[in-house]
Amino acid sequence: MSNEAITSLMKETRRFEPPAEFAARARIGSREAYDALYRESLDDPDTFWRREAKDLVLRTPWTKTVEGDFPHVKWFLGATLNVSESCLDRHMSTPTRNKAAIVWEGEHGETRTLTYAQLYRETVLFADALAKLGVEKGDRVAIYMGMVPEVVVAMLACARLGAVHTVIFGGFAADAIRDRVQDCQAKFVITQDGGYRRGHVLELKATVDKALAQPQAASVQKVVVFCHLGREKCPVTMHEGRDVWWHHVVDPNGHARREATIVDAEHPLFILYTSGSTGKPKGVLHTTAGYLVGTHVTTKYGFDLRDDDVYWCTADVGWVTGHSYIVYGPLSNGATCLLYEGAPNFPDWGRFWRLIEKHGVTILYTAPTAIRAFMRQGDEWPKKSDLSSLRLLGSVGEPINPEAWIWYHKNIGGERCPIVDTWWQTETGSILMTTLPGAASSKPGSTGLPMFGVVADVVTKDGASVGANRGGMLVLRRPWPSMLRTVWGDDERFRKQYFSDVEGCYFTGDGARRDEDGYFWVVGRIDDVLNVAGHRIGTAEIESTLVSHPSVAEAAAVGRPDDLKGQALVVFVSLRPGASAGPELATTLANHVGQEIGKFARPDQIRFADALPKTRSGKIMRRLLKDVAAGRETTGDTSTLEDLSVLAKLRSDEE
Ligand code: 6R9
Repeated sequence: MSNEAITSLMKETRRFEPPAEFAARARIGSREAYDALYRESLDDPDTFWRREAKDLVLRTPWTKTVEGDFPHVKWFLGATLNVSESCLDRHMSTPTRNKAAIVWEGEHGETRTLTYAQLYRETVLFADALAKLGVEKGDRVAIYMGMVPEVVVAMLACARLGAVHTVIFGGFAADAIRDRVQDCQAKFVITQDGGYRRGHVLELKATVDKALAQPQAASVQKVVVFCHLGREKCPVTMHEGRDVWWHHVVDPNGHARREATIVDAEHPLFILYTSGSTGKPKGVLHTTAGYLVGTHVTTKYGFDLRDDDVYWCTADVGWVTGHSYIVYGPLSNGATCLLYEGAPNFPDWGRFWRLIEKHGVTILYTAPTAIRAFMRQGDEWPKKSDLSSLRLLGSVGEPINPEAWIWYHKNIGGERCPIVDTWWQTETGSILMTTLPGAASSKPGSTGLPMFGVVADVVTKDGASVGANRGGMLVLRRPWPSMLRTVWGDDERFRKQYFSDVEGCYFTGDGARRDEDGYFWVVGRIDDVLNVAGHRIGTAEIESTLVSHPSVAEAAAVGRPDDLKGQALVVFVSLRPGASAGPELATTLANHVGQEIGKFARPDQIRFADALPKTRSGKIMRRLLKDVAAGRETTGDTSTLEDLSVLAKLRSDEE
């Protein structure tokens, strides 16, 4: 990686003030209020965190707020707790007890609601069943399920026993399960017979069988299978002695009396595997108190959560967004969460908007990739539904292209809902930067200001701040409560990956710039940053410029080795309906980029594609596109690719 500054080109000047009506009722309703809280969080972290954590259940309070510095930091030392008590037990003595915790809708439209009392009961009964099967404090339990309420029950039940869950996204194949199980030596797997995705049955249990048939997965002793689809739709083979049905081990009429296992603040809560820029996935480890406090506080303020909200985070629980903002953050705040099993476009592109109308969703938290997909389908779809219940929108996962932001604001938010663009990572555990609603104006494409306790900076390789409006490496200068504690089983990789690039800082892997108002603009991963004829160009900027053209739905920019320029800029674009691919449009688009950014940024090649290759969490896989652009075979790992045929198609389209 080079220490040169990244030329940050985007010049987005539109600003959106927090709507007065929203600000008037917001938890943090002005810039001054944010500034004061932010200052306090840095100057007097103990007072700040003690006050903000007051709703959480701690069996004993902490004696020391933070100990140590990067890379090894401990938070809230001396506290003892169990996360499930903050998410469930604490609501049993308040009116929240009878409030909906989870409103679930299956892909075929059936619904189920679990109140907090019911979720508590299910969790305690299941924790009891797991304990009887032999799950003990510290054991690793792999969870491979779809989006059903029981996946939340399974996570909370593990937490209740002090067992460490590792949720494996239901779209991963058998080998990915095998690798994860092996890496953390999981003793138990919790799965379900199958789930629905775009009208098809995903055979989850059969995939687990395939994974566990391999010798590397020998650590697994028991598999608990939740019956979701039933024998007719999804027959499964139960392995004698290893597999048990959930409904056989849980007695629905039993007494829900399993006490929570009280653990120390730094007891491991979960491991979540995430892909690095190279090599095998890293097992990011999060611990108990810091993670709970981080997700609790950011959910409350980041989404301005109120008692009557119906909150919908569209992520899968298999990703960190699902962990933090479907499970731990919202439940510890007593929120009503919508959980939707299926695909956004099943049976058609109106599904999300009907879900919002039907369940009266007030807060929608989704990803730019979804927004662009909806945008591509046209404005008619959202228009068919009444979206007036919405009051706040969120975005996460990638830089949001300003045009997608504007579309979201106008067509989904009816120009009245603030948009929170939340920047964070699997490793950070909770949102670290955001456009706090009600407190500060939004600039489309900017992820706003740091959250409480967060000191972010844009620096050169020597750790020097680059100053306003200069590009550089995005780093965090101070430890924050919900940061990862290590990479499971590989502390060396942890140190090297995050703390060796910039002395004294956590390096995020992202490039960014900070503008004159202190707003952060994340350019994308540094490894996605190109150097074209000496100019460092963020792929996100090229892409946003292309998406701002009326013909373009999605774009991905990559570098191709070039003798003259070092790298040539190749862009892959998929078009909106009505636009036709061809040399004429290619020239128009290249000119468009040339005009918007500068001649040097004019793409060298524009390739039209029906679809772009994406990870299952919706991130464009630029690494694969780089190989396609360079005419190379892909040597890297493609296990996270959503649809391999997209890649094959791109190759067959090669001239
Ligand atoms: C939560 C999540 C982390 C990477 C991160 C960055 C990108 C996430 C973003 C964003 C710009 C945002 N990213 N949110 N970039 N604006 N609001 O997505 O975690 O899957 O670990 O990805 O995603 O590049 O470094 P994870």
